[in-house]
Amino acid sequence: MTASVDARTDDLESTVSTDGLINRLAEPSDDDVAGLDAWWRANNYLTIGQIYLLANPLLREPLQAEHIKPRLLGHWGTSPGLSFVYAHASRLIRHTGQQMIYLAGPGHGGPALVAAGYLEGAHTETYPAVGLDEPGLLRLFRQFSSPGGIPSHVSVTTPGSIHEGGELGYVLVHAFGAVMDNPDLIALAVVGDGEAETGPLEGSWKGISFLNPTRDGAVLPILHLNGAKIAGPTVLGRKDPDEVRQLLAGHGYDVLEVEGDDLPGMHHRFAATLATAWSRIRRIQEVARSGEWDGVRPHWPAIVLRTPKGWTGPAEVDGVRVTGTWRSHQVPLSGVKDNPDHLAMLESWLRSYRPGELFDASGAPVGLVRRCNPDGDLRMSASPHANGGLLTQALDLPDFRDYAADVARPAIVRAESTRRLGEMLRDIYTRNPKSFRLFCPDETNSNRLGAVFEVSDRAFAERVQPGDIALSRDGRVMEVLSEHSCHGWLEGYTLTGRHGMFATYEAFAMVSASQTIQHAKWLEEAAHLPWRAEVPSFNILLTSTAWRNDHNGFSHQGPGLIQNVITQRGTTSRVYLPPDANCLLSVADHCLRSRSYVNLIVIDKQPQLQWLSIDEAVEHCARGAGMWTWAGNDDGTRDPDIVLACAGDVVTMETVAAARILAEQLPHLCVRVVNVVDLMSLPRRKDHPHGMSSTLFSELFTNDVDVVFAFHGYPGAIHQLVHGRPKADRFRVRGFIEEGTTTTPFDMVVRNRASRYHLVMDALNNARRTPPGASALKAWCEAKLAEHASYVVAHMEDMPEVRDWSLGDWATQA
Ligand SMILES: Cc1ncc(C[n+]2csc(CCOP(=O)(O)OP(=O)(O)O)c2C)c(N)n1
Repeated sequence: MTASVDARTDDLESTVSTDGLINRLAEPSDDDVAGLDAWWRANNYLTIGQIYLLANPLLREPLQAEHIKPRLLGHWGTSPGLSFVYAHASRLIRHTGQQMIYLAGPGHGGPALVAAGYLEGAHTETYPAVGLDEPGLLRLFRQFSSPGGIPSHVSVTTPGSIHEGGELGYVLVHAFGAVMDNPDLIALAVVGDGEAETGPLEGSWKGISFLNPTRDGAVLPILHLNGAKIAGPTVLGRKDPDEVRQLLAGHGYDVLEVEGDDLPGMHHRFAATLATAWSRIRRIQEVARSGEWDGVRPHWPAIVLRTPKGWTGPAEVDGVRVTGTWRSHQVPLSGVKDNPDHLAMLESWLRSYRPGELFDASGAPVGLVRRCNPDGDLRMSASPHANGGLLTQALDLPDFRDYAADVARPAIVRAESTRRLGEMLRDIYTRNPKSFRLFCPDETNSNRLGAVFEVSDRAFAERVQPGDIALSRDGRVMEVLSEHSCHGWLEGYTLTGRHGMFATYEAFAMVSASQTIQHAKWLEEAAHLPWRAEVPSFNILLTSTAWRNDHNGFSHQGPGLIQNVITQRGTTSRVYLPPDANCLLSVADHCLRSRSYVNLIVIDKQPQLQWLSIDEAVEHCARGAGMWTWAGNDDGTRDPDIVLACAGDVVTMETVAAARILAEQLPHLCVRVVNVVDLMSLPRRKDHPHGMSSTLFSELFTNDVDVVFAFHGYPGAIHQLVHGRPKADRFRVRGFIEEGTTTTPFDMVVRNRASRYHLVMDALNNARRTPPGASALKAWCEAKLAEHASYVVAHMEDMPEVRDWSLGDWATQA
């Protein structure tokens, strides 16, 4: 007998076996409401205090201009809605013991969440100087949005947060990532109605189509329609409520609605709605976990909450309506220091919360307020789920050497490097059934990582039909055609302590590039906070790269993400360009063991020449860069005439081929080949912790010999990275220069002037000596390029000498 988990029933008590609990939750007593109201008033008071006050925190004396901060910063409008929801969620937690984290989509309501953590005591536990007394209160106010203090958003410094809410749009994807493989957690996600206009948020409602109630937790979205954004109305705020209902229902949600500003009515109605939502979530999970679930995707509850923006704030200022409009978004009363009327309004606004009832003589929150807090780790500001490193367990990793390509000599065998990685990921899935996931926008197979499907399907909660392949509700490979969702899910997954990888086409990593930057910023700031435990790194695999997207053309040719990541702080950013499968395995193993980094790994998926045995690869990757003496004709004992350097698989092949041409045709020219795997070994150590020592840099690149550097990405990146190294202007960089189309692989490097023939000519033009025969060799290169140009047009493929190029016996002889 199977059962539907459709929990849309009015009979709350029958939904979960909770002994009258749901009814008690749904019908708060007067005492309950008094507590809710007191906690909420205290939170609102602290929010306004943070925005406005630098003295007289408890209004023990009449408010004076000198008590007001010189710069009024922060966002009031969203804050009372956020704290209203928080108060009720805490009550639910107290009654049910539910593990819950709170994600504020409109994270600009930071003061409300900071105030919540303060009232719960977690802020003081984290920052003992901000005590639960009057001096502590003053510190709380003064630190907000001030130099040396804390930011105004729900940022890294905010206990209980995994979501800053600065760049709007990601609250639901973070929430869904947090609950994957986290069965006991509910992520309560407040969605701003302005935020709901963003592309990422619009796409992220689909999270429930990938959630499995047997093994995942639940997301409770609360779409907060306060009607306005910074400077105007919101689309959903002005829509016919029925259309909003249909929008969410169309995604499969069970829509619950609460509207109003009447008190205590709103407390009663919201408590009942939250109780309903929670009971339905529990009902879904109980049926699913009882083993009797029919497998049909549940209708997960979502709440639409309509309250006025700036609720409880000044209704009108200078005759203009403020509450309920965009005018309440930031600081509703401005110029308070110089405007006695506004100062008086601020004072009466603050006093409207009756602070004397909320804080005792010492300045601590009174019992009526404190009793609303859940205990210990159940407080949302103290949840270990929001400091995920505390829960992180090291991945059980197989020995990456077991997946190695057999490379007896360089550049003889060809292999699809990412396929090896796919085999390793398959076994990581098996060994870590609850703490590792691969996130990929519909390209796992295309990226040659399909071995994972031997042990896991794709996660899919919608209808599965005969003929579907590797698709089921029990699958744990996350494929959704949204880079935003993949990226955000993995952020939520890692910030709550689990491991993963985001694999995507290189060009479309730019879709989510802003998320990469925002996540790096989060990790950069977290590195300064000793209380934030390190979390698993954010691993990005860029494959289907610019150079080999010859079949898709120019739109698919864009190596831009490297540029973004190298610009982030060295505490966080790592960029690896493994030239072959064995280097990829070594790099991936390193990245999956690492913590709190953004690791960018770039390698193509097409069959490619393999250079190093696994032992050589391990040594090469550990050094980050090294001389490939077998590829050049220099033994490292004296300075060469020219250095040919490379970073990236395709350009490595062009570099080694160029060195080969030079060795054959101008054997007296001394050529050194240097390959760089760890791009961040190039900067000075003072600019990045991976920066190689000056001694090693000189050993590899000399102090004054010209370097022809063939780079996978945009040439400017290398110039940026070698800045400050000896005679940095001797680096001549070839890379992707925005020349691309649907063409052959070799034509791509030719169009971007990074082909072996271009590199040979560059070498001759910049070598310390111009040996006899150089002019003839340059002419030969030009002729080869001309031959190529007509050959590809006539034959629609590369010249066999290029297409099938390998080192043959040369490497062993050399
Ligand atoms: C992606 C992005 N674009 C623009 C902004 C600037 N911004 C900050 S708050 C805000 C309005 C947000 O409105 P809403 O989500 O409804 O939040 P609330 O009304 O609750 O403040 C905007 C546009 C931003 N933070 N992120």
